[in-house]
Amino acid sequence: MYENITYEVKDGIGYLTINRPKALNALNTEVLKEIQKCLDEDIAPDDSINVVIVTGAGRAFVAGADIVEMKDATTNEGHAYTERGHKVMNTIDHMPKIFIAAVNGFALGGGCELSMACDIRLASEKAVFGQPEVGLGIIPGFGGTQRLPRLVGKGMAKYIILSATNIRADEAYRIGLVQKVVAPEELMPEAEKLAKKISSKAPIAVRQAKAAINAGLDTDLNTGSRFEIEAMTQCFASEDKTEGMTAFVEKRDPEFKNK
Ligand code: CO8
Repeated sequence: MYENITYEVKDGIGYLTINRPKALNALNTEVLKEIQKCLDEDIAPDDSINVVIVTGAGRAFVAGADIVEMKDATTNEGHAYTERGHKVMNTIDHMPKIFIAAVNGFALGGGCELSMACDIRLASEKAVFGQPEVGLGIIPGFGGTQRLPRLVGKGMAKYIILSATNIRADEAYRIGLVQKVVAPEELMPEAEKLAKKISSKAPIAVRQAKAAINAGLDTDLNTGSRFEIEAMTQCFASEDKTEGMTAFVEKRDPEFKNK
């Protein structure tokens, strides 16, 4: 059904794999269209999954937007391409499901941006992160100028973006860009372990926590606090809150119903 990505659901976890290994999974228009379709039609409406693992086929996560396609693009085409990329990244960022990037190799340009649109990044020791765009005469255009400083701070983001310096997984971990680095063969098991752990928690609470964190980082503390109060109120209105607390008191595992 898709030519440049694969999507499957196993044991209640979604697996979205960018699958264009000949071009190191570069995001051309077709790839972006397929990711968007998968997000809108396969993932968003599927109530049976709460967590999706995003990874790349072969030796790269994603080596960026497609330079071959962009090379001769007009100004208008460049604008449309940037809009398309932003829509994909924002769909991931705002969706009430949790996305874990399992970064198996190069995460450059649009690839680094795709990983940053996800909620949590796990990396193989072989992963390389970077925003090489200024060396190509453009800037990070799939959200990198906005999400990288939010994740690692203004100074480090400017260091990486303005000098187009690629960093290895251990450095990405040190600056807080990735949350855990593991051996290559441990990457998917680690991502699955995390996906299962998150999936075992109260889904409404997990969704509300993601939304509250996102909303707070886009606004001032007072407005963010109001958002948190509303999000908490939604949790108190849920059956799963009663179940979670009752299970604690009764010293048993909770059985959440996403209600
Ligand atoms: N676009 C298109 N093709 C690519 C890309 C890419 N980003 N990256 C790799 N490829 C292709 C290569 O051209 C090559 O194809 P072929 O075999 O036909 O020659 C194949 O993948 C394998 O790549 P290499 O032979 O180069 O493999 P190496 O192991 O020697 O090098 C690197 C791996 C270091 C990852 C190298 O491929 C590289 O530097 N790639 C480009 C990385 C880059 O600059 N990425 C940023 C792109 S710009 C971007 O992402 C902007 C996002 C916002 C866009 C806004 C729209 C306007």
